[in-house]
Amino acid sequence: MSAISLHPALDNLAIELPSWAFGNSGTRFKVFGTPGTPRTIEEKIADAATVHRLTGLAPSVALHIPWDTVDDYAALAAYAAEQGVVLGTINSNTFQDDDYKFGSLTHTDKAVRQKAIDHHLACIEIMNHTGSRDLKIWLADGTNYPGQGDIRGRQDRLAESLASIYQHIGPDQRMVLEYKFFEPAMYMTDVPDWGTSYAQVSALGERAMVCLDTGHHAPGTNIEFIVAQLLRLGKLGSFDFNSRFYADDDLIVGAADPFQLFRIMFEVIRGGGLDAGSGVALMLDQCHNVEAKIPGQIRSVLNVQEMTARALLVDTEALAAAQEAGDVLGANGIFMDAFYTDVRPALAQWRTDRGLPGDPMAAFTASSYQNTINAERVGGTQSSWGA
Ligand code: PSV
Ligand code: MN
Repeated sequence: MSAISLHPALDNLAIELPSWAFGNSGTRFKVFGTPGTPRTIEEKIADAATVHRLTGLAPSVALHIPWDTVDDYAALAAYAAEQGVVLGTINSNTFQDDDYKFGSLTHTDKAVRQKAIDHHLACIEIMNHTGSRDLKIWLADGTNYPGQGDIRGRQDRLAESLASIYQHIGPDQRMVLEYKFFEPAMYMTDVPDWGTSYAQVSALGERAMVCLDTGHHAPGTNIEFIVAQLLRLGKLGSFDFNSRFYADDDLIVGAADPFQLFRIMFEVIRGGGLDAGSGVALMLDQCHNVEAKIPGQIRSVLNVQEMTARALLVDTEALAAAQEAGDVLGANGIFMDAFYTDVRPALAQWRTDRGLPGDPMAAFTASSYQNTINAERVGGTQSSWGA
Protein backbone atom coordinates (compact mmCIF):
# COMPACT_ATOMS: atom_id res chain seq x y z
CA MET A 1 0.00 0.00 0.00
CA SER A 2 1.18 3.48 -0.79
CA ALA A 3 1.41 6.12 1.91
CA ILE A 4 0.10 8.82 -0.42
CA SER A 5 -3.60 8.95 -1.04
CA LEU A 6 -4.47 10.29 -4.44
CA HIS A 7 -7.34 12.73 -4.84
CA PRO A 8 -10.55 11.18 -6.23
CA ALA A 9 -10.75 13.94 -8.87
CA LEU A 10 -7.88 12.16 -10.61
CA ASP A 11 -10.52 9.79 -11.98
CA ASN A 12 -11.93 12.69 -14.04
CA LEU A 13 -8.78 12.97 -16.10
CA ALA A 14 -9.28 12.11 -19.78
CA ILE A 15 -6.75 13.02 -22.45
CA GLU A 16 -7.51 13.12 -26.17
CA LEU A 17 -4.87 11.74 -28.51
CA PRO A 18 -4.10 13.28 -31.92
CA SER A 19 -4.38 10.86 -34.84
CA TRP A 20 -1.30 12.46 -36.41
CA ALA A 21 0.92 11.47 -33.47
CA PHE A 22 0.88 7.90 -34.81
CA GLY A 23 2.02 8.83 -38.30
CA ASN A 24 5.55 9.68 -39.37
CA SER A 25 6.69 13.22 -38.78
CA GLY A 26 9.89 15.15 -38.78
CA THR A 27 11.41 18.43 -39.79
CA ARG A 28 12.03 20.05 -43.16
CA PHE A 29 15.36 18.20 -43.06
CA LYS A 30 14.06 14.64 -42.83
CA VAL A 31 11.01 12.60 -42.03
CA PHE A 32 12.02 9.12 -40.87
CA GLY A 33 9.80 6.16 -41.63
CA THR A 34 9.32 3.53 -38.93
CA PRO A 35 8.09 -0.07 -39.08
CA GLY A 36 4.46 -0.49 -38.08
CA THR A 37 3.45 3.09 -38.90
CA PRO A 38 -0.28 3.26 -39.68
CA ARG A 39 -1.33 3.59 -43.31
CA THR A 40 -4.95 4.40 -42.55
CA ILE A 41 -7.00 6.23 -39.96
CA GLU A 42 -8.31 2.86 -38.76
CA GLU A 43 -4.73 1.81 -37.95
CA LYS A 44 -4.11 5.11 -36.15
CA ILE A 45 -7.26 4.52 -34.10
CA ALA A 46 -6.12 0.98 -33.25
CA ASP A 47 -2.82 2.41 -31.95
CA ALA A 48 -4.61 5.10 -29.95
CA ALA A 49 -6.92 2.46 -28.47
CA THR A 50 -3.83 0.53 -27.36
CA VAL A 51 -2.67 3.58 -25.41
CA HIS A 52 -6.07 3.77 -23.75
CA ARG A 53 -6.17 0.03 -22.95
CA LEU A 54 -2.85 0.27 -21.13
CA THR A 55 -3.41 3.55 -19.29
CA GLY A 56 -7.16 4.09 -18.91
CA LEU A 57 -6.47 7.75 -19.68
CA ALA A 58 -7.09 8.31 -23.37
CA PRO A 59 -10.68 7.54 -24.36
CA SER A 60 -10.84 9.72 -27.51
CA VAL A 61 -8.95 10.43 -30.71
CA ALA A 62 -8.85 13.74 -32.59
CA LEU A 63 -8.98 13.70 -36.39
CA HIS A 64 -7.36 16.12 -38.84
CA ILE A 65 -9.22 16.77 -42.08
CA PRO A 66 -8.25 16.06 -44.87
CA TRP A 67 -5.48 13.83 -43.43
CA ASP A 68 -8.06 11.44 -41.96
CA THR A 69 -10.70 11.67 -44.68
CA VAL A 70 -12.89 8.58 -45.14
CA ASP A 71 -16.08 7.90 -47.10
CA ASP A 72 -18.17 6.83 -44.14
CA TYR A 73 -17.65 8.68 -40.84
CA ALA A 74 -20.44 6.87 -39.03
CA ALA A 75 -18.69 3.60 -39.87
CA LEU A 76 -15.41 5.07 -38.61
CA ALA A 77 -17.09 6.05 -35.35
CA ALA A 78 -18.44 2.50 -35.05
CA TYR A 79 -14.95 1.11 -35.68
CA ALA A 80 -13.53 3.39 -32.97
CA ALA A 81 -16.22 2.21 -30.54
CA GLU A 82 -15.30 -1.43 -31.26
CA GLN A 83 -11.72 -0.54 -30.38
CA GLY A 84 -12.88 1.08 -27.12
CA VAL A 85 -12.45 4.76 -27.95
CA VAL A 86 -14.54 7.58 -29.43
CA LEU A 87 -13.80 10.12 -32.13
CA GLY A 88 -13.12 13.55 -30.67
CA THR A 89 -12.16 16.95 -31.97
CA ILE A 90 -12.20 17.60 -35.69
CA ASN A 91 -9.23 19.73 -36.74
CA SER A 92 -9.63 21.74 -39.91
CA ASN A 93 -6.73 22.31 -42.26
CA THR A 94 -6.36 25.41 -44.42
CA PHE A 95 -2.60 25.37 -44.50
CA GLN A 96 -1.63 22.90 -47.22
CA ASP A 97 -3.40 24.13 -50.31
CA ASP A 98 -1.82 26.51 -52.82
CA ASP A 99 -4.86 28.78 -52.70
CA TYR A 100 -4.01 29.61 -49.09
CA LYS A 101 -0.54 31.00 -49.74
CA PHE A 102 -1.64 34.49 -48.65
CA GLY A 103 -4.27 33.44 -46.15
CA SER A 104 -7.47 31.46 -45.80
CA LEU A 105 -10.23 32.96 -43.64
CA THR A 106 -8.40 36.31 -43.83
CA HIS A 107 -7.57 36.26 -47.56
CA THR A 108 -8.30 39.40 -49.56
CA ASP A 109 -9.97 37.28 -52.27
CA LYS A 110 -13.54 36.47 -51.33
CA ALA A 111 -13.45 33.22 -53.34
CA VAL A 112 -10.52 31.92 -51.28
CA ARG A 113 -12.24 32.94 -48.04
CA GLN A 114 -15.37 31.12 -49.17
CA LYS A 115 -13.35 28.01 -50.00
CA ALA A 116 -11.90 28.03 -46.47
CA ILE A 117 -15.36 28.61 -44.95
CA ASP A 118 -16.76 25.73 -46.99
CA HIS A 119 -13.98 23.45 -45.72
CA HIS A 120 -15.09 24.24 -42.16
CA LEU A 121 -18.72 23.55 -43.04
CA ALA A 122 -17.60 20.17 -44.41
CA CYS A 123 -15.82 19.57 -41.08
CA ILE A 124 -19.05 20.36 -39.20
CA GLU A 125 -20.86 17.86 -41.41
CA ILE A 126 -18.24 15.27 -40.44
CA MET A 127 -18.82 16.14 -36.76
CA ASN A 128 -22.52 15.43 -37.27
CA HIS A 129 -21.59 11.88 -38.26
CA THR A 130 -18.76 11.22 -35.80
CA GLY A 131 -20.59 12.74 -32.83
CA SER A 132 -17.63 15.05 -32.21
CA ARG A 133 -18.27 18.08 -30.05
CA ASP A 134 -15.42 20.38 -31.06
CA LEU A 135 -14.27 21.96 -34.30
CA LYS A 136 -10.72 23.17 -33.79
CA ILE A 137 -9.48 25.95 -36.00
CA TRP A 138 -5.82 26.78 -36.29
CA LEU A 139 -4.87 29.16 -39.06
CA ALA A 140 -1.51 29.50 -40.73
CA ASP A 141 -2.68 32.94 -41.87
CA GLY A 142 -0.28 35.81 -41.37
CA THR A 143 2.40 37.87 -43.08
CA ASN A 144 6.17 37.75 -43.34
CA TYR A 145 6.99 41.42 -43.85
CA PRO A 146 5.79 44.70 -42.38
CA GLY A 147 3.42 46.31 -44.84
CA GLN A 148 2.67 43.01 -46.60
CA GLY A 149 -0.89 42.94 -45.34
CA ASP A 150 -3.39 45.24 -43.68
CA ILE A 151 -3.41 43.99 -40.09
CA ARG A 152 -6.78 45.58 -39.30
CA GLY A 153 -8.43 44.46 -42.56
CA ARG A 154 -7.30 40.89 -41.93
CA GLN A 155 -8.86 40.94 -38.44
CA ASP A 156 -12.12 42.22 -39.90
CA ARG A 157 -12.21 39.52 -42.57
CA LEU A 158 -11.35 36.89 -39.96
CA ALA A 159 -14.28 38.01 -37.80
CA GLU A 160 -16.64 37.84 -40.78
CA SER A 161 -15.42 34.38 -41.87
CA LEU A 162 -15.59 32.96 -38.36
CA ALA A 163 -19.15 34.28 -37.99
CA SER A 164 -20.16 32.47 -41.21
CA ILE A 165 -18.78 29.22 -39.79
CA TYR A 166 -20.16 29.71 -36.30
CA GLN A 167 -23.73 29.98 -37.65
CA HIS A 168 -23.47 26.30 -38.56
CA ILE A 169 -22.13 25.08 -35.21
CA GLY A 170 -24.88 22.91 -33.73
CA PRO A 171 -26.36 23.37 -30.26
CA ASP A 172 -24.19 20.59 -28.83
CA GLN A 173 -21.12 21.57 -30.77
CA ARG A 174 -18.38 24.12 -30.15
CA MET A 175 -15.72 25.97 -32.08
CA VAL A 176 -12.29 26.37 -30.51
CA LEU A 177 -9.83 28.89 -31.96
CA GLU A 178 -6.15 28.13 -31.47
CA TYR A 179 -3.53 30.87 -31.35
CA LYS A 180 0.15 30.82 -32.25
CA PHE A 181 2.56 33.73 -32.25
CA PHE A 182 4.67 32.71 -35.24
CA GLU A 183 5.17 30.04 -37.90
CA PRO A 184 4.63 29.57 -40.73
CA ALA A 185 4.16 33.35 -40.87
CA MET A 186 7.20 35.02 -39.37
CA TYR A 187 6.27 38.69 -38.96
CA MET A 188 2.76 38.34 -37.62
CA THR A 189 0.06 35.74 -37.48
CA ASP A 190 -3.61 36.67 -37.56
CA VAL A 191 -4.35 34.87 -34.30
CA PRO A 192 -1.09 35.32 -32.41
CA ASP A 193 -2.20 35.28 -28.79
CA TRP A 194 -4.94 34.39 -26.34
CA GLY A 195 -6.24 37.96 -26.33
CA THR A 196 -6.91 37.91 -30.07
CA SER A 197 -8.49 34.49 -29.89
CA TYR A 198 -10.58 35.63 -26.92
CA ALA A 199 -11.71 38.79 -28.72
CA GLN A 200 -12.66 36.87 -31.85
CA VAL A 201 -14.53 34.04 -30.09
CA SER A 202 -16.26 36.39 -27.65
CA ALA A 203 -17.82 38.22 -30.60
CA LEU A 204 -19.30 34.92 -31.81
CA GLY A 205 -21.11 33.49 -28.82
CA GLU A 206 -20.92 31.08 -25.94
CA ARG A 207 -20.09 28.00 -28.01
CA ALA A 208 -16.90 29.60 -29.31
CA MET A 209 -13.88 29.15 -27.05
CA VAL A 210 -10.11 29.50 -26.98
CA CYS A 211 -7.70 26.61 -27.58
CA LEU A 212 -4.37 26.93 -25.76
CA ASP A 213 -1.46 25.04 -27.35
CA THR A 214 1.34 25.03 -24.77
CA GLY A 215 3.99 25.26 -27.52
CA HIS A 216 2.61 28.46 -29.00
CA HIS A 217 4.04 31.10 -26.69
CA ALA A 218 7.21 33.13 -26.56
CA PRO A 219 9.86 31.72 -24.21
CA GLY A 220 9.24 32.77 -20.64
CA THR A 221 5.50 33.31 -21.06
CA ASN A 222 3.56 32.54 -17.88
CA ILE A 223 1.14 30.04 -19.41
CA GLU A 224 -0.59 29.19 -16.13
CA PHE A 225 -1.62 32.83 -15.84
CA ILE A 226 -3.36 32.59 -19.22
CA VAL A 227 -5.03 29.36 -18.06
CA ALA A 228 -6.30 31.05 -14.90
CA GLN A 229 -7.57 34.06 -16.82
CA LEU A 230 -9.37 32.08 -19.53
CA LEU A 231 -11.02 29.84 -16.95
CA ARG A 232 -12.07 32.92 -15.01
CA LEU A 233 -13.64 34.28 -18.20
CA GLY A 234 -15.30 30.94 -19.00
CA LYS A 235 -13.53 30.75 -22.34
CA LEU A 236 -10.94 27.98 -22.02
CA GLY A 237 -12.26 25.36 -24.43
CA SER A 238 -9.27 23.10 -24.89
CA PHE A 239 -5.57 22.46 -24.62
CA ASP A 240 -3.09 21.19 -27.15
CA PHE A 241 -0.45 19.82 -24.80
CA ASN A 242 3.17 19.41 -25.81
CA SER A 243 6.66 20.54 -24.75
CA ARG A 244 9.02 22.99 -26.33
CA PHE A 245 12.64 23.87 -25.86
CA TYR A 246 12.98 26.39 -28.68
CA ALA A 247 10.10 26.80 -31.12
CA ASP A 248 6.89 24.84 -31.67
CA ASP A 249 8.78 21.63 -30.97
CA ASP A 250 5.71 19.38 -30.39
CA LEU A 251 7.70 17.21 -27.98
CA ILE A 252 6.26 14.99 -25.25
CA VAL A 253 4.24 17.01 -22.75
CA GLY A 254 6.02 17.33 -19.43
CA ALA A 255 9.37 16.32 -20.95
CA ALA A 256 10.91 19.78 -21.12
CA ASP A 257 9.42 21.32 -17.99
CA PRO A 258 7.37 19.09 -15.68
CA PHE A 259 7.09 21.95 -13.18
CA GLN A 260 5.36 24.10 -15.79
CA LEU A 261 2.92 21.25 -16.44
CA PHE A 262 2.30 20.99 -12.69
CA ARG A 263 1.62 24.75 -12.49
CA ILE A 264 -0.75 24.59 -15.45
CA MET A 265 -2.66 21.65 -13.98
CA PHE A 266 -2.85 23.43 -10.63
CA GLU A 267 -4.63 26.35 -12.32
CA VAL A 268 -6.86 23.98 -14.31
CA ILE A 269 -7.96 22.39 -11.04
CA ARG A 270 -8.27 25.77 -9.28
CA GLY A 271 -10.51 27.05 -12.10
CA GLY A 272 -12.79 23.99 -12.15
CA GLY A 273 -11.34 22.62 -15.38
CA LEU A 274 -10.96 19.11 -13.95
CA ASP A 275 -14.48 18.98 -12.56
CA ALA A 276 -16.74 16.41 -14.23
CA GLY A 277 -18.35 18.01 -17.29
CA SER A 278 -16.15 21.12 -17.07
CA GLY A 279 -15.94 21.43 -20.85
CA VAL A 280 -12.16 21.85 -20.85
CA ALA A 281 -10.80 19.33 -23.36
CA LEU A 282 -7.28 18.15 -22.59
CA MET A 283 -5.71 17.13 -25.88
CA LEU A 284 -2.21 16.30 -26.97
CA ASP A 285 -0.77 17.91 -30.09
CA GLN A 286 2.52 16.15 -30.53
CA CYS A 287 4.77 14.54 -33.09
CA HIS A 288 7.22 11.75 -32.40
CA ASN A 289 10.04 12.35 -34.84
CA VAL A 290 12.68 10.02 -33.43
CA GLU A 291 11.06 8.10 -30.58
CA ALA A 292 8.59 5.21 -30.89
CA LYS A 293 5.13 6.64 -31.36
CA ILE A 294 2.86 4.44 -29.24
CA PRO A 295 5.17 4.48 -26.18
CA GLY A 296 5.61 8.22 -26.85
CA GLN A 297 1.88 8.68 -26.42
CA ILE A 298 1.79 6.40 -23.36
CA ARG A 299 4.57 8.42 -21.73
CA SER A 300 2.71 11.65 -22.58
CA VAL A 301 -0.57 10.73 -20.93
CA LEU A 302 1.27 9.34 -17.90
CA ASN A 303 3.14 12.64 -17.57
CA VAL A 304 -0.13 14.57 -17.54
CA GLN A 305 -1.57 12.17 -14.98
CA GLU A 306 1.51 12.41 -12.79
CA MET A 307 1.55 16.21 -12.69
CA THR A 308 -2.22 16.31 -12.17
CA ALA A 309 -1.90 13.91 -9.24
CA ARG A 310 0.79 16.13 -7.72
CA ALA A 311 -1.22 19.31 -8.33
CA LEU A 312 -4.19 17.70 -6.58
CA LEU A 313 -1.98 17.14 -3.52
CA VAL A 314 -1.51 20.88 -2.88
CA ASP A 315 -2.94 21.63 0.55
CA THR A 316 -5.18 24.43 -0.72
CA GLU A 317 -6.49 25.41 2.71
CA ALA A 318 -3.01 25.81 4.15
CA LEU A 319 -1.97 27.60 0.97
CA ALA A 320 -4.83 30.08 1.20
CA ALA A 321 -4.02 30.74 4.88
CA ALA A 322 -0.35 31.34 4.08
CA GLN A 323 -1.27 33.62 1.17
CA GLU A 324 -3.63 35.66 3.31
CA ALA A 325 -1.07 35.92 6.10
CA GLY A 326 1.50 37.24 3.65
CA ASP A 327 3.68 34.21 4.36
CA VAL A 328 5.59 34.25 1.10
CA LEU A 329 7.98 31.41 1.79
CA GLY A 330 5.38 29.34 3.63
CA ALA A 331 3.01 29.55 0.65
CA ASN A 332 5.75 28.71 -1.79
CA GLY A 333 6.83 25.80 0.44
CA ILE A 334 3.32 24.32 0.48
CA PHE A 335 3.14 24.55 -3.30
CA MET A 336 6.58 22.99 -3.77
CA ASP A 337 5.92 20.18 -1.29
CA ALA A 338 3.18 18.90 -3.58
CA PHE A 339 5.34 19.26 -6.66
CA TYR A 340 8.20 17.31 -5.09
CA THR A 341 5.99 14.43 -3.93
CA ASP A 342 6.73 11.20 -5.75
CA VAL A 343 3.30 9.88 -6.74
CA ARG A 344 4.55 7.09 -8.98
CA PRO A 345 4.00 4.20 -6.52
CA ALA A 346 0.52 5.52 -5.72
CA LEU A 347 -0.28 5.78 -9.43
CA ALA A 348 0.90 2.21 -10.03
CA GLN A 349 -1.52 1.17 -7.30
CA TRP A 350 -4.28 3.36 -8.85
CA ARG A 351 -3.80 1.43 -12.09
CA THR A 352 -3.74 -2.06 -10.61
CA ASP A 353 -6.87 -1.20 -8.60
CA ARG A 354 -8.56 -0.55 -11.95
CA GLY A 355 -7.33 -3.69 -13.68
CA LEU A 356 -4.68 -1.80 -15.65
CA PRO A 357 -0.99 -2.68 -15.83
CA GLY A 358 0.95 -1.05 -12.99
CA ASP A 359 3.64 -0.03 -15.49
CA PRO A 360 2.04 0.69 -18.88
CA MET A 361 5.39 1.37 -20.59
CA ALA A 362 6.72 -2.03 -19.55
CA ALA A 363 3.41 -3.67 -20.42
CA PHE A 364 3.60 -2.29 -23.95
CA THR A 365 7.18 -3.53 -24.36
CA ALA A 366 6.16 -6.96 -23.06
CA SER A 367 3.17 -7.15 -25.37
CA SER A 368 3.35 -8.39 -28.94
CA TYR A 369 1.54 -5.33 -30.32
CA GLN A 370 4.55 -3.61 -31.91
CA ASN A 371 5.88 -6.81 -33.49
CA THR A 372 2.44 -7.65 -34.80
CA ILE A 373 1.91 -4.28 -36.48
CA ASN A 374 5.48 -4.32 -37.82
CA ALA A 375 4.68 -7.62 -39.53
CA GLU A 376 1.18 -6.72 -40.64
CA ARG A 377 1.64 -3.17 -41.87
CA VAL A 378 3.71 -3.85 -44.93
CA GLY A 379 3.06 -2.07 -48.20
CA GLY A 380 0.74 0.86 -48.70
CA THR A 381 1.74 4.40 -47.83
CA GLN A 382 2.71 5.21 -44.28
CA SER A 383 0.78 8.13 -42.83
CA SER A 384 2.62 11.34 -42.24
CA TRP A 385 2.00 14.68 -40.65
CA GLY A 386 0.65 16.41 -43.70
CA ALA A 387 -0.79 13.45 -45.57
C1 PSV B 1 -0.11 24.29 -35.48
O1 PSV B 1 1.24 24.41 -35.18
C2 PSV B 1 -0.76 23.16 -34.70
O2 PSV B 1 -0.46 23.32 -33.34
C3 PSV B 1 -2.23 23.08 -34.93
O3 PSV B 1 -2.90 22.57 -33.81
C4 PSV B 1 -2.31 22.09 -36.03
O4 PSV B 1 -3.57 21.58 -36.25
C5 PSV B 1 -1.30 21.09 -35.52
O5 PSV B 1 -0.23 21.92 -35.11
C6 PSV B 1 -0.87 20.05 -36.48
O6 PSV B 1 0.20 19.32 -35.96
MN1 MN C 1 -1.83 22.74 -31.81
